[in-house]
Amino acid sequence: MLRKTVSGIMLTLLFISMLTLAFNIQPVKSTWTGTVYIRADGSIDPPDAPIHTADDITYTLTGNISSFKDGIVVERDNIIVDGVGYTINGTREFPYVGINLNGRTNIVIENLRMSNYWCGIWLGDSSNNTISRNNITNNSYGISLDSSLNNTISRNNLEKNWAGIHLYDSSNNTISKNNIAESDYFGVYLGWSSKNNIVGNAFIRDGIFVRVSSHNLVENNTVNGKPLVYLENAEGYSVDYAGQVILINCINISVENLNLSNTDVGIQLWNTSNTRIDINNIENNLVGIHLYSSSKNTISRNNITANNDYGIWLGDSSNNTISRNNIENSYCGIYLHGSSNRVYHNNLITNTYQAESIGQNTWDNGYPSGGNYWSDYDGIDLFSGPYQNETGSDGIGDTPYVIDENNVDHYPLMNPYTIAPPVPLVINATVDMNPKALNLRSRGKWITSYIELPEGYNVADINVSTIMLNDTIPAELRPVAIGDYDNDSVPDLMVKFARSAIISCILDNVNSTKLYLERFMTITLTLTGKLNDGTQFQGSTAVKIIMPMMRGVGRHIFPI
Ligand SMILES: [Ca+2]
Ligand SMILES: [Ca+2]
Ligand SMILES: [Ca+2]
Repeated sequence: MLRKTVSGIMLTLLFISMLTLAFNIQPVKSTWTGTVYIRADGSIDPPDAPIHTADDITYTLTGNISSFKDGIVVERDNIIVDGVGYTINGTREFPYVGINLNGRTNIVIENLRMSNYWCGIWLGDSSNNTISRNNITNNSYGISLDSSLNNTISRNNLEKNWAGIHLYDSSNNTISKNNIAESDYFGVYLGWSSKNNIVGNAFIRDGIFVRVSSHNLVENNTVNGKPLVYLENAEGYSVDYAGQVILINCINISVENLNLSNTDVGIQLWNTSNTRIDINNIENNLVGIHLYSSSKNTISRNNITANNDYGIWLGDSSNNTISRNNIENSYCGIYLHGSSNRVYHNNLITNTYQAESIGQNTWDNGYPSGGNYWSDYDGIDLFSGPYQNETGSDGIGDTPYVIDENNVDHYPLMNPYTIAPPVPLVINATVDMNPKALNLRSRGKWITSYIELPEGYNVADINVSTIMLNDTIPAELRPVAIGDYDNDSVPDLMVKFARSAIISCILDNVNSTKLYLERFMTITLTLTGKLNDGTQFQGSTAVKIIMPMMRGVGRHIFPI
Protein backbone atom coordinates (compact mmCIF):
# COMPACT_ATOMS: atom_id res chain seq x y z
CA MET A 1 0.00 0.00 0.00
CA LEU A 2 2.73 2.39 1.10
CA ARG A 3 4.88 1.26 -1.76
CA LYS A 4 2.06 1.95 -4.20
CA THR A 5 1.56 5.48 -2.82
CA VAL A 6 5.25 6.25 -2.99
CA SER A 7 5.52 5.10 -6.55
CA GLY A 8 2.40 7.13 -7.30
CA ILE A 9 4.01 10.24 -5.85
CA MET A 10 7.19 9.56 -7.79
CA LEU A 11 5.26 9.20 -11.00
CA THR A 12 3.46 12.47 -10.33
CA LEU A 13 6.80 14.19 -9.61
CA LEU A 14 8.24 12.75 -12.77
CA PHE A 15 5.23 13.93 -14.73
CA ILE A 16 5.48 17.45 -13.28
CA SER A 17 9.18 17.65 -14.03
CA MET A 18 8.54 16.49 -17.56
CA LEU A 19 5.87 19.14 -17.96
CA THR A 20 8.24 21.77 -16.54
CA LEU A 21 10.88 20.57 -18.93
CA ALA A 22 8.45 20.81 -21.81
CA PHE A 23 7.49 24.33 -20.78
CA ASN A 24 11.15 25.30 -20.33
CA ILE A 25 12.19 24.01 -23.67
CA GLN A 26 9.26 25.21 -25.73
CA PRO A 27 6.89 27.68 -24.14
CA VAL A 28 3.34 26.93 -25.27
CA LYS A 29 2.07 29.66 -27.56
CA SER A 30 -0.33 31.57 -25.35
CA THR A 31 -4.00 30.93 -25.87
CA TRP A 32 -6.31 33.11 -23.86
CA THR A 33 -9.38 31.32 -22.56
CA GLY A 34 -12.79 32.88 -22.11
CA THR A 35 -15.47 34.93 -23.86
CA VAL A 36 -14.55 38.39 -25.12
CA TYR A 37 -17.17 41.15 -25.29
CA ILE A 38 -16.71 44.23 -27.43
CA ARG A 39 -19.08 46.43 -25.47
CA ALA A 40 -21.37 49.09 -26.91
CA ASP A 41 -19.14 51.81 -25.45
CA GLY A 42 -16.14 50.42 -27.33
CA SER A 43 -14.42 48.78 -24.37
CA ILE A 44 -13.00 45.26 -24.45
CA ASP A 45 -14.26 43.08 -21.63
CA PRO A 46 -12.37 41.53 -19.93
CA PRO A 47 -9.52 44.01 -20.50
CA ASP A 48 -6.82 41.30 -20.64
CA ALA A 49 -8.41 39.66 -23.68
CA PRO A 50 -6.06 39.42 -26.70
CA ILE A 51 -7.75 42.14 -28.73
CA HIS A 52 -6.35 45.62 -29.30
CA THR A 53 -8.05 48.79 -30.44
CA ALA A 54 -6.64 52.28 -30.72
CA ASP A 55 -9.75 54.01 -32.01
CA ASP A 56 -12.72 51.89 -30.89
CA ILE A 57 -13.34 51.18 -34.57
CA THR A 58 -10.72 48.64 -35.62
CA TYR A 59 -10.26 45.72 -33.23
CA THR A 60 -7.26 43.54 -33.94
CA LEU A 61 -6.59 40.17 -32.35
CA THR A 62 -3.21 39.82 -30.69
CA GLY A 63 -3.48 36.12 -29.86
CA ASN A 64 -5.61 33.01 -30.06
CA ILE A 65 -8.82 32.66 -28.11
CA SER A 66 -10.26 29.48 -26.74
CA SER A 67 -13.68 29.40 -25.16
CA PHE A 68 -16.16 27.05 -23.57
CA LYS A 69 -19.01 29.39 -24.53
CA ASP A 70 -19.09 32.12 -27.20
CA GLY A 71 -15.75 33.34 -28.58
CA ILE A 72 -16.34 37.04 -29.32
CA VAL A 73 -19.64 38.80 -28.67
CA VAL A 74 -19.95 42.06 -30.58
CA GLU A 75 -22.25 44.61 -28.94
CA ARG A 76 -21.08 47.70 -30.84
CA ASP A 77 -22.01 48.73 -34.41
CA ASN A 78 -19.76 50.19 -37.14
CA ILE A 79 -16.55 48.35 -36.21
CA ILE A 80 -13.97 46.08 -37.85
CA VAL A 81 -12.77 42.90 -36.18
CA ASP A 82 -9.54 41.79 -37.85
CA GLY A 83 -8.31 38.37 -36.81
CA VAL A 84 -4.95 38.78 -38.60
CA GLY A 85 -4.88 35.00 -38.84
CA TYR A 86 -5.47 34.17 -35.18
CA THR A 87 -7.76 31.35 -34.18
CA ILE A 88 -10.92 31.21 -32.12
CA ASN A 89 -11.56 27.71 -30.89
CA GLY A 90 -14.59 26.30 -29.08
CA THR A 91 -16.04 23.03 -27.87
CA ARG A 92 -18.81 22.61 -30.49
CA GLU A 93 -21.41 22.76 -27.76
CA PHE A 94 -24.87 24.16 -28.54
CA PRO A 95 -25.63 27.10 -28.67
CA TYR A 96 -22.17 28.67 -28.55
CA VAL A 97 -20.73 30.54 -31.48
CA GLY A 98 -17.33 31.85 -32.51
CA ILE A 99 -18.48 35.37 -33.41
CA ASN A 100 -21.84 36.45 -32.14
CA LEU A 101 -23.58 39.29 -34.01
CA ASN A 102 -27.06 39.90 -32.69
CA GLY A 103 -28.94 42.98 -33.90
CA ARG A 104 -25.69 44.39 -35.32
CA THR A 105 -25.11 46.56 -38.32
CA ASN A 106 -22.07 47.61 -40.34
CA ILE A 107 -19.57 45.18 -38.81
CA VAL A 108 -16.62 43.75 -40.75
CA ILE A 109 -15.31 40.37 -39.62
CA GLU A 110 -12.15 39.35 -41.46
CA ASN A 111 -9.03 37.18 -41.37
CA LEU A 112 -10.14 34.96 -38.51
CA ARG A 113 -9.75 31.24 -38.16
CA MET A 114 -12.58 29.51 -36.41
CA SER A 115 -13.15 25.91 -35.38
CA ASN A 116 -15.27 23.74 -33.14
CA TYR A 117 -18.28 25.92 -32.50
CA TRP A 118 -21.92 25.06 -32.83
CA CYS A 119 -21.79 27.98 -35.25
CA GLY A 120 -18.66 29.77 -36.46
CA ILE A 121 -20.22 33.16 -37.22
CA TRP A 122 -23.77 33.91 -36.18
CA LEU A 123 -25.80 36.80 -37.62
CA GLY A 124 -29.20 37.25 -35.99
CA ASP A 125 -31.36 40.26 -36.98
CA SER A 126 -28.19 41.83 -38.34
CA SER A 127 -27.75 43.85 -41.50
CA ASN A 128 -25.12 45.47 -43.71
CA ASN A 129 -22.27 43.40 -42.28
CA THR A 130 -19.31 42.00 -44.20
CA ILE A 131 -17.79 38.62 -43.42
CA SER A 132 -14.71 38.04 -45.54
CA ARG A 133 -11.50 36.05 -45.82
CA ASN A 134 -12.15 33.90 -42.78
CA ASN A 135 -11.18 30.26 -42.47
CA ILE A 136 -14.08 28.41 -40.89
CA THR A 137 -13.64 24.68 -40.35
CA ASN A 138 -15.05 21.83 -38.30
CA ASN A 139 -18.04 23.67 -36.86
CA SER A 140 -21.61 22.45 -36.91
CA TYR A 141 -22.70 25.51 -38.88
CA GLY A 142 -19.99 27.57 -40.57
CA ILE A 143 -21.92 30.83 -40.99
CA SER A 144 -25.56 31.17 -40.06
CA LEU A 145 -27.91 34.03 -40.97
CA ASP A 146 -31.23 34.30 -39.22
CA SER A 147 -33.58 37.17 -40.14
CA SER A 148 -30.61 39.10 -41.49
CA LEU A 149 -30.56 41.39 -44.52
CA ASN A 150 -28.03 43.00 -46.87
CA ASN A 151 -24.96 41.21 -45.58
CA THR A 152 -21.97 40.24 -47.69
CA ILE A 153 -20.25 36.90 -47.16
CA SER A 154 -17.30 36.68 -49.48
CA ARG A 155 -13.96 34.97 -50.03
CA ASN A 156 -14.26 32.76 -46.97
CA ASN A 157 -12.98 29.23 -46.82
CA LEU A 158 -15.53 26.88 -45.27
CA GLU A 159 -14.48 23.28 -44.92
CA LYS A 160 -15.67 20.22 -43.07
CA ASN A 161 -18.48 21.95 -41.26
CA TRP A 162 -21.73 20.08 -40.79
CA ALA A 163 -23.39 22.82 -42.89
CA GLY A 164 -21.41 25.55 -44.66
CA ILE A 165 -23.61 28.66 -44.93
CA HIS A 166 -27.13 28.49 -43.56
CA LEU A 167 -29.74 31.13 -44.38
CA TYR A 168 -33.07 31.21 -42.66
CA ASP A 169 -35.58 33.98 -43.32
CA SER A 170 -32.75 36.11 -44.68
CA SER A 171 -32.90 38.13 -47.87
CA ASN A 172 -30.89 40.49 -50.04
CA ASN A 173 -27.59 39.02 -48.92
CA THR A 174 -24.60 38.44 -51.21
CA ILE A 175 -22.67 35.19 -50.93
CA SER A 176 -19.76 35.35 -53.32
CA LYS A 177 -16.40 33.78 -54.08
CA ASN A 178 -16.38 31.47 -51.11
CA ASN A 179 -14.78 28.05 -51.15
CA ILE A 180 -17.18 25.60 -49.61
CA ALA A 181 -16.05 22.01 -49.27
CA GLU A 182 -16.95 18.77 -47.62
CA SER A 183 -19.82 19.85 -45.43
CA ASP A 184 -21.51 16.75 -44.03
CA TYR A 185 -24.85 18.32 -44.85
CA PHE A 186 -25.44 21.16 -47.32
CA GLY A 187 -22.82 23.60 -48.60
CA VAL A 188 -25.38 26.44 -48.75
CA TYR A 189 -28.88 26.03 -47.35
CA LEU A 190 -31.45 28.59 -48.47
CA GLY A 191 -34.54 28.31 -46.33
CA TRP A 192 -37.40 30.81 -46.59
CA SER A 193 -34.85 33.23 -48.03
CA SER A 194 -35.27 35.24 -51.21
CA LYS A 195 -33.54 37.82 -53.37
CA ASN A 196 -30.06 36.72 -52.37
CA ASN A 197 -27.12 36.79 -54.77
CA ILE A 198 -25.11 33.60 -54.70
CA VAL A 199 -22.35 34.19 -57.19
CA GLY A 200 -18.96 32.74 -58.02
CA ASN A 201 -18.69 30.21 -55.21
CA ALA A 202 -16.74 26.98 -55.63
CA PHE A 203 -18.28 23.91 -54.07
CA ILE A 204 -16.34 20.69 -53.62
CA ARG A 205 -18.40 17.67 -52.51
CA ASP A 206 -21.05 20.23 -51.63
CA GLY A 207 -23.81 22.21 -53.28
CA ILE A 208 -26.89 24.31 -52.64
CA PHE A 209 -30.20 23.19 -51.20
CA VAL A 210 -33.27 25.39 -51.59
CA ARG A 211 -36.39 25.32 -49.47
CA VAL A 212 -39.35 27.69 -49.91
CA SER A 213 -37.12 30.31 -51.47
CA SER A 214 -37.29 32.11 -54.79
CA HIS A 215 -36.07 35.13 -56.69
CA ASN A 216 -32.51 34.30 -55.80
CA LEU A 217 -29.78 35.04 -58.31
CA VAL A 218 -27.49 32.02 -58.47
CA GLU A 219 -24.77 32.37 -61.10
CA ASN A 220 -21.23 31.31 -61.95
CA ASN A 221 -20.94 28.79 -59.15
CA THR A 222 -19.16 25.49 -59.66
CA VAL A 223 -19.69 22.09 -58.12
CA ASN A 224 -16.64 19.86 -58.35
CA GLY A 225 -15.34 22.14 -61.10
CA LYS A 226 -18.51 21.91 -63.22
CA PRO A 227 -21.26 24.51 -63.51
CA LEU A 228 -23.96 24.58 -60.86
CA VAL A 229 -27.04 24.95 -63.06
CA TYR A 230 -29.75 26.87 -61.20
CA LEU A 231 -32.86 27.81 -63.15
CA GLU A 232 -35.86 29.79 -61.95
CA ASN A 233 -38.98 30.22 -64.08
CA ALA A 234 -37.33 28.58 -67.08
CA GLU A 235 -39.30 26.75 -69.74
CA GLY A 236 -38.21 24.44 -72.54
CA TYR A 237 -34.51 24.25 -71.74
CA SER A 238 -32.00 21.43 -71.93
CA VAL A 239 -29.21 21.20 -69.36
CA ASP A 240 -26.11 19.90 -71.13
CA TYR A 241 -23.31 20.21 -68.57
CA ALA A 242 -23.53 20.47 -64.82
CA GLY A 243 -22.20 19.32 -61.47
CA GLN A 244 -25.54 19.98 -59.78
CA VAL A 245 -28.97 20.94 -61.16
CA ILE A 246 -31.57 23.01 -59.26
CA LEU A 247 -34.89 23.84 -60.95
CA ILE A 248 -37.26 26.27 -59.23
CA ASN A 249 -40.67 26.99 -60.79
CA CYS A 250 -39.64 25.49 -64.12
CA ILE A 251 -41.58 23.72 -66.86
CA ASN A 252 -40.37 21.28 -69.50
CA ILE A 253 -36.66 21.05 -68.78
CA SER A 254 -34.53 18.12 -69.84
CA VAL A 255 -31.70 16.89 -67.65
CA GLU A 256 -29.91 14.15 -69.56
CA ASN A 257 -26.56 12.43 -69.81
CA LEU A 258 -25.02 14.20 -66.83
CA ASN A 259 -22.83 13.04 -64.00
CA LEU A 260 -24.33 14.59 -60.87
CA SER A 261 -22.26 12.94 -58.18
CA ASN A 262 -20.46 13.97 -55.00
CA THR A 263 -22.68 16.93 -54.26
CA ASP A 264 -25.56 17.44 -51.81
CA VAL A 265 -28.59 16.78 -53.99
CA GLY A 266 -27.80 15.74 -57.55
CA ILE A 267 -31.01 17.20 -58.98
CA GLN A 268 -33.50 19.30 -57.07
CA LEU A 269 -36.95 20.20 -58.44
CA TRP A 270 -39.21 22.67 -56.68
CA ASN A 271 -42.60 23.50 -58.17
CA THR A 272 -41.37 22.08 -61.44
CA SER A 273 -43.32 20.01 -63.94
CA ASN A 274 -43.08 18.17 -67.25
CA THR A 275 -39.35 17.71 -66.82
CA ARG A 276 -37.33 14.74 -67.99
CA ILE A 277 -34.48 13.33 -65.89
CA ASP A 278 -32.96 10.67 -68.09
CA ILE A 279 -29.71 8.66 -68.29
CA ASN A 280 -27.79 10.43 -65.55
CA ASN A 281 -25.23 9.01 -63.19
CA ILE A 282 -26.10 10.12 -59.66
CA GLU A 283 -23.78 8.79 -56.96
CA ASN A 284 -22.54 9.69 -53.51
CA ASN A 285 -24.91 12.51 -52.69
CA LEU A 286 -27.09 13.03 -49.64
CA VAL A 287 -30.12 12.70 -51.91
CA GLY A 288 -29.90 11.66 -55.55
CA ILE A 289 -33.08 13.26 -56.92
CA HIS A 290 -35.25 15.53 -54.78
CA LEU A 291 -38.71 16.71 -55.87
CA TYR A 292 -41.02 18.95 -53.91
CA SER A 293 -44.40 20.14 -55.06
CA SER A 294 -43.51 18.88 -58.54
CA SER A 295 -45.66 16.86 -60.88
CA LYS A 296 -45.77 15.14 -64.26
CA ASN A 297 -42.02 14.61 -64.36
CA THR A 298 -40.27 11.53 -65.72
CA ILE A 299 -37.30 9.97 -63.98
CA SER A 300 -35.86 7.20 -66.11
CA ARG A 301 -32.76 5.17 -66.89
CA ASN A 302 -30.65 6.83 -64.21
CA ASN A 303 -28.00 5.12 -62.18
CA ILE A 304 -28.72 6.24 -58.60
CA THR A 305 -26.16 4.63 -56.33
CA ALA A 306 -24.81 5.13 -52.82
CA ASN A 307 -26.68 8.30 -52.02
CA ASN A 308 -26.37 8.55 -48.29
CA ASP A 309 -29.97 9.33 -47.32
CA TYR A 310 -32.34 8.86 -50.25
CA GLY A 311 -31.98 7.71 -53.83
CA ILE A 312 -35.19 9.48 -54.90
CA TRP A 313 -37.20 11.70 -52.55
CA LEU A 314 -40.62 13.09 -53.47
CA GLY A 315 -42.46 15.46 -51.14
CA ASP A 316 -45.98 16.64 -51.87
CA SER A 317 -45.52 15.52 -55.48
CA SER A 318 -47.95 13.61 -57.64
CA ASN A 319 -48.31 12.10 -61.10
CA ASN A 320 -44.62 11.51 -61.64
CA THR A 321 -43.26 8.44 -63.42
CA ILE A 322 -40.19 6.65 -62.12
CA SER A 323 -39.08 3.81 -64.33
CA ARG A 324 -36.03 1.85 -65.49
CA ASN A 325 -33.68 3.28 -62.86
CA ASN A 326 -31.04 1.43 -60.89
CA ILE A 327 -31.43 2.49 -57.28
CA GLU A 328 -28.80 0.95 -55.05
CA ASN A 329 -27.13 1.22 -51.67
CA SER A 330 -28.94 4.15 -50.09
CA TYR A 331 -30.54 4.44 -46.68
CA CYS A 332 -33.88 4.63 -48.49
CA GLY A 333 -34.23 3.85 -52.19
CA ILE A 334 -37.46 5.69 -52.99
CA TYR A 335 -39.43 7.89 -50.63
CA LEU A 336 -42.80 9.06 -51.92
CA HIS A 337 -45.03 11.58 -50.27
CA GLY A 338 -47.88 12.23 -52.67
CA SER A 339 -50.24 10.21 -54.79
CA SER A 340 -50.65 8.73 -58.24
CA ASN A 341 -46.93 8.42 -58.83
CA ARG A 342 -46.05 5.40 -60.96
CA VAL A 343 -42.99 3.33 -60.12
CA TYR A 344 -42.11 0.33 -62.30
CA HIS A 345 -39.26 -1.49 -64.02
CA ASN A 346 -36.75 -0.14 -61.53
CA ASN A 347 -34.11 -2.21 -59.81
CA LEU A 348 -34.13 -1.59 -56.06
CA ILE A 349 -31.00 -3.19 -54.74
CA THR A 350 -29.79 -3.40 -51.14
CA ASN A 351 -31.16 -0.10 -49.88
CA THR A 352 -31.61 -0.24 -46.10
CA TYR A 353 -35.24 0.69 -46.71
CA GLN A 354 -36.15 -0.08 -50.29
CA ALA A 355 -39.23 2.12 -50.43
CA GLU A 356 -41.46 4.21 -48.21
CA SER A 357 -44.73 5.75 -49.29
CA ILE A 358 -47.15 8.19 -47.75
CA GLY A 359 -50.19 8.27 -50.02
CA GLN A 360 -51.39 5.88 -52.65
CA ASN A 361 -48.99 5.21 -55.48
CA THR A 362 -48.70 2.59 -58.19
CA TRP A 363 -45.75 0.18 -58.02
CA ASP A 364 -46.27 -1.92 -61.13
CA ASN A 365 -47.25 -1.58 -64.76
CA GLY A 366 -49.89 -4.32 -64.76
CA TYR A 367 -49.59 -7.80 -66.18
CA PRO A 368 -47.54 -9.00 -68.01
CA SER A 369 -45.40 -5.82 -68.08
CA GLY A 370 -44.63 -6.20 -64.39
CA GLY A 371 -43.37 -4.14 -61.50
CA ASN A 372 -39.92 -3.63 -60.01
CA TYR A 373 -37.03 -5.85 -59.06
CA TRP A 374 -36.56 -5.88 -55.28
CA SER A 375 -33.33 -7.46 -54.06
CA ASP A 376 -35.04 -8.47 -50.79
CA TYR A 377 -38.06 -10.12 -52.40
CA ASP A 378 -38.26 -13.69 -51.17
CA GLY A 379 -41.11 -15.04 -53.30
CA ILE A 380 -40.93 -17.80 -55.88
CA ASP A 381 -42.06 -18.14 -59.48
CA LEU A 382 -44.00 -21.29 -60.29
CA PHE A 383 -47.16 -19.71 -61.68
CA SER A 384 -48.19 -17.12 -64.21
CA GLY A 385 -51.16 -15.02 -65.26
CA PRO A 386 -52.75 -11.86 -63.90
CA TYR A 387 -53.65 -13.75 -60.73
CA GLN A 388 -50.46 -15.83 -60.69
CA ASN A 389 -52.50 -19.01 -60.51
CA GLU A 390 -51.82 -20.56 -63.89
CA THR A 391 -49.23 -23.28 -64.25
CA GLY A 392 -45.78 -22.22 -65.49
CA SER A 393 -43.37 -19.52 -64.45
CA ASP A 394 -43.33 -16.08 -66.07
CA GLY A 395 -40.43 -14.15 -64.48
CA ILE A 396 -42.86 -12.48 -62.09
CA GLY A 397 -43.03 -13.46 -58.45
CA ASP A 398 -46.19 -15.38 -57.55
CA THR A 399 -46.84 -13.23 -54.47
CA PRO A 400 -46.90 -9.42 -54.31
CA TYR A 401 -44.20 -7.26 -52.76
CA VAL A 402 -45.96 -5.30 -50.06
CA ILE A 403 -44.64 -1.89 -48.98
CA ASP A 404 -47.77 -1.13 -46.98
CA GLU A 405 -51.50 -1.69 -47.40
CA ASN A 406 -51.87 1.14 -49.96
CA ASN A 407 -48.65 0.43 -51.78
CA VAL A 408 -48.19 -2.97 -53.34
CA ASP A 409 -46.11 -4.16 -56.26
CA HIS A 410 -48.46 -6.86 -57.58
CA TYR A 411 -45.94 -8.16 -60.10
CA PRO A 412 -42.43 -8.06 -58.63
CA LEU A 413 -39.75 -9.09 -61.11
CA MET A 414 -37.70 -12.20 -60.30
CA ASN A 415 -34.58 -10.78 -62.00
CA PRO A 416 -33.22 -7.26 -62.41
CA TYR A 417 -34.83 -5.32 -65.22
CA THR A 418 -32.41 -4.94 -68.10
CA ILE A 419 -31.98 -1.26 -68.64
CA ALA A 420 -30.74 -0.66 -72.17
CA PRO A 421 -27.23 0.71 -71.86
CA PRO A 422 -27.46 4.43 -72.53
CA VAL A 423 -25.90 5.69 -75.68
CA PRO A 424 -22.83 7.52 -74.44
CA LEU A 425 -22.82 11.24 -75.06
CA VAL A 426 -20.12 12.19 -77.52
CA ILE A 427 -19.36 15.88 -77.86
CA ASN A 428 -18.00 17.32 -81.07
CA ALA A 429 -14.46 18.62 -80.94
CA THR A 430 -12.79 20.78 -83.55
CA VAL A 431 -9.44 19.36 -84.59
CA ASP A 432 -6.64 21.04 -86.50
CA MET A 433 -3.44 19.38 -87.66
CA ASN A 434 -0.09 20.86 -88.36
CA PRO A 435 1.20 20.20 -90.95
CA LYS A 436 -2.06 19.89 -92.91
CA ALA A 437 -0.22 18.21 -95.76
CA LEU A 438 1.83 15.19 -94.93
CA ASN A 439 4.74 14.36 -97.17
CA LEU A 440 5.32 10.68 -96.61
CA ARG A 441 9.03 11.07 -97.10
CA SER A 442 9.74 14.17 -95.05
CA ARG A 443 11.62 13.63 -91.87
CA GLY A 444 9.74 15.56 -89.17
CA LYS A 445 9.20 13.58 -86.02
CA TRP A 446 5.81 14.84 -84.89
CA ILE A 447 2.40 15.80 -86.16
CA THR A 448 0.88 18.44 -83.94
CA SER A 449 -2.83 18.51 -83.26
CA TYR A 450 -4.98 21.27 -81.74
CA ILE A 451 -8.25 20.32 -80.07
CA GLU A 452 -11.10 22.72 -79.29
CA LEU A 453 -14.22 21.75 -77.33
CA PRO A 454 -17.67 23.31 -77.62
CA GLU A 455 -18.81 25.99 -75.20
CA GLY A 456 -19.39 24.70 -71.69
CA TYR A 457 -16.47 22.29 -71.86
CA ASN A 458 -12.90 22.98 -70.90
CA VAL A 459 -9.93 21.56 -72.77
CA ALA A 460 -8.10 21.49 -69.42
CA ASP A 461 -10.48 18.65 -68.48
CA ILE A 462 -9.21 16.42 -71.29
CA ASN A 463 -7.51 13.26 -70.10
CA VAL A 464 -4.53 13.24 -72.48
CA SER A 465 -3.89 9.53 -71.99
CA THR A 466 -7.27 8.77 -73.65
CA ILE A 467 -6.58 10.71 -76.87
CA MET A 468 -6.31 8.49 -79.92
CA LEU A 469 -6.04 9.11 -83.62
CA ASN A 470 -8.07 6.73 -85.79
CA ASP A 471 -8.53 4.51 -82.71
CA THR A 472 -4.96 3.29 -83.04
CA ILE A 473 -2.39 6.00 -82.39
CA PRO A 474 -2.16 7.38 -78.86
CA ALA A 475 -1.17 10.99 -78.30
CA GLU A 476 2.19 11.61 -76.71
CA LEU A 477 1.68 12.39 -73.01
CA ARG A 478 3.99 15.38 -73.37
CA PRO A 479 4.46 17.98 -74.47
CA VAL A 480 0.91 19.27 -74.10
CA ALA A 481 -0.10 22.91 -73.94
CA ILE A 482 -3.22 25.03 -73.86
CA GLY A 483 -3.23 28.04 -76.14
CA ASP A 484 -5.18 29.54 -78.99
CA TYR A 485 -3.47 28.27 -82.12
CA ASP A 486 -6.05 29.63 -84.56
CA ASN A 487 -6.73 32.91 -82.69
CA ASP A 488 -10.47 32.39 -82.48
CA SER A 489 -10.60 33.01 -78.70
CA VAL A 490 -11.53 29.38 -78.13
CA PRO A 491 -8.77 27.69 -76.13
CA ASP A 492 -7.20 24.69 -77.77
CA LEU A 493 -5.19 21.83 -76.38
CA MET A 494 -2.04 21.00 -78.28
CA VAL A 495 -0.95 17.37 -78.38
CA LYS A 496 1.55 15.57 -80.56
CA PHE A 497 1.51 12.25 -82.37
CA ALA A 498 4.48 10.32 -83.66
CA ARG A 499 4.69 10.99 -87.41
CA SER A 500 6.00 7.50 -88.07
CA ALA A 501 2.97 5.93 -86.41
CA ILE A 502 0.61 8.10 -88.46
CA ILE A 503 2.39 7.27 -91.68
CA SER A 504 2.34 3.56 -91.08
CA CYS A 505 -1.34 3.76 -90.15
CA ILE A 506 -2.03 5.63 -93.39
CA LEU A 507 -0.06 3.12 -95.43
CA ASP A 508 -2.01 0.30 -93.83
CA ASN A 509 -5.30 1.88 -94.76
CA VAL A 510 -5.03 3.66 -98.10
CA ASN A 511 -5.02 2.21 -101.54
CA SER A 512 -1.27 2.42 -102.02
CA THR A 513 -1.49 1.83 -105.76
CA LYS A 514 -3.75 4.78 -106.17
CA LEU A 515 -1.57 6.91 -103.94
CA TYR A 516 1.52 5.93 -105.91
CA LEU A 517 -0.13 6.76 -109.21
CA GLU A 518 -1.86 9.98 -108.17
CA ARG A 519 0.87 11.16 -105.79
CA PHE A 520 -1.56 12.69 -103.33
CA MET A 521 -4.79 11.95 -101.60
CA THR A 522 -6.95 13.54 -98.95
CA ILE A 523 -7.80 11.39 -96.00
CA THR A 524 -9.76 11.99 -92.83
CA LEU A 525 -8.13 11.52 -89.46
CA THR A 526 -10.47 11.09 -86.50
CA LEU A 527 -9.38 12.07 -83.06
CA THR A 528 -11.21 10.70 -80.00
CA GLY A 529 -10.75 10.98 -76.27
CA LYS A 530 -12.40 11.50 -72.93
CA LEU A 531 -12.69 14.25 -70.36
CA ASN A 532 -11.75 13.48 -66.79
CA ASP A 533 -15.42 12.82 -65.94
CA GLY A 534 -15.68 10.23 -68.73
CA THR A 535 -17.48 12.42 -71.27
CA GLN A 536 -16.34 11.39 -74.75
CA PHE A 537 -15.37 13.76 -77.50
CA GLN A 538 -14.60 13.24 -81.15
CA GLY A 539 -13.43 15.38 -84.04
CA SER A 540 -12.18 14.83 -87.57
CA THR A 541 -9.89 16.70 -89.87
CA ALA A 542 -8.83 16.28 -93.47
CA VAL A 543 -5.14 15.77 -94.17
CA LYS A 544 -3.55 15.73 -97.57
CA ILE A 545 -0.93 13.06 -97.99
CA ILE A 546 1.75 13.47 -100.59
CA MET A 547 3.89 10.81 -102.20
CA PRO A 548 6.72 12.59 -103.98
CA MET A 549 7.94 11.14 -107.28
CA MET A 550 11.20 9.45 -106.55
CA ARG A 551 12.00 6.93 -109.16
CA GLY A 552 12.95 3.52 -107.94
CA VAL A 553 12.47 4.19 -104.28
CA GLY A 554 8.73 4.52 -104.63
CA ARG A 555 8.46 1.26 -106.45
CA HIS A 556 10.49 -0.30 -103.73
CA ILE A 557 8.11 0.82 -101.00
CA PHE A 558 4.94 0.17 -102.95
CA PRO A 559 5.28 -2.97 -105.03
CA ILE A 560 2.56 -2.81 -107.65
CA1 LIG B 1 -22.17 18.19 -48.49
CA1 LIG C 1 -44.91 -16.09 -61.55
CA1 LIG D 1 -8.63 28.29 -80.79
